[in-house]
Amino acid sequence: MGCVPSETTQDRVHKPVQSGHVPSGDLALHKTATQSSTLDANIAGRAVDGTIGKKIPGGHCSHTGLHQNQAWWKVDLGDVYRIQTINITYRQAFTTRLYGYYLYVTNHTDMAVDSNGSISTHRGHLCYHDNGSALPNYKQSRHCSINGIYVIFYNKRPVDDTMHPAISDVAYIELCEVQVFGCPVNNFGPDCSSVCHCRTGSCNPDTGHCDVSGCQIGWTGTSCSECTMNHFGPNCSSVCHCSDGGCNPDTGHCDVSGCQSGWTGTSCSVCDTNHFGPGCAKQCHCETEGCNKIDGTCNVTGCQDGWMGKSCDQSKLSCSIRQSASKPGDTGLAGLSLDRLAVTGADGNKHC
Ligand SMILES: [Ca+2]
Repeated sequence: MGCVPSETTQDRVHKPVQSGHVPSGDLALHKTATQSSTLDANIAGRAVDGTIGKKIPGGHCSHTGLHQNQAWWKVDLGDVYRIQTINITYRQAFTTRLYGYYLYVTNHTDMAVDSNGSISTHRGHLCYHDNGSALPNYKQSRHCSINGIYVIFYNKRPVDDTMHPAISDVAYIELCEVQVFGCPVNNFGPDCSSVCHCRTGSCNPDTGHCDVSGCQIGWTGTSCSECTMNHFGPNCSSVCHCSDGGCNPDTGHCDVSGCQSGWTGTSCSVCDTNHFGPGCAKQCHCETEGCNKIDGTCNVTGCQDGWMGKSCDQSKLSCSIRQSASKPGDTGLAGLSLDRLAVTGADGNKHC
């Protein structure tokens, strides 16, 4: 017997699941199954044919060859899934052959049987090893919460632990059905239709809780499937600009307040190049086009001729008129340049 493997020796990488195609249910159903040897017509695929069965003559169970001291069976799920539970129905009344089995999940194609006759575990995850003092039930349900493409069933004789006297002396695998339940990686919920957004790693397919870390930027909630208060949109990647901080997570609309200064419109879009302030109602008056969207200060140079103030929003003409009006008896502006009516502020601009 050689390697467990097949197809290529390259590891597969996770492919994002396309919208609208979210497999759930029995992930192993009608997938490609192989085994170390086959007795008669009892091919590996009979263990994923959707008919559970209990007996070999029914035509719905797999059976490896005779006179072997080790045997394996493998199903290729076709993509990386976050597996959660594996249900096994073995040939009923033949649990002396089921005794001692190993159940693995891996996403590597080169998981191999080593020189001692044991399957190598350094590139696979051992979900379960049967080594109890009693014969196992022919129906097994094993929790195995891990990402993987392949589910591998393995057995050998003699077993390392020979405490049980009634086990078979030859390694057989006779699987009537193997059912694998879980979700595509980063999907969760009863029908796997919810998506988690964990910062690293994936999430539990039942609860959506991240395995390792917290949420990606823009996401929050116990399953990282809700936009944070100031983010919205399909990927929670758009930032809200409402004056109260929050917005509708789908539309970005400010449900309670208006937009922050520098933003306008139903989804609070940024002001255009030449406007700033609340509702983008004020016009920039800088020498160089554009200004700070919030306070109108010039990004590069000072105010245009005729304008002054920190935000270049004060007309020198109106300034001079105000100053004139504030001085009873003043006869007017004759002989004064507009610049002489203003003082230079800390921002370098003229002020009334
Ligand atoms: Ca079957």
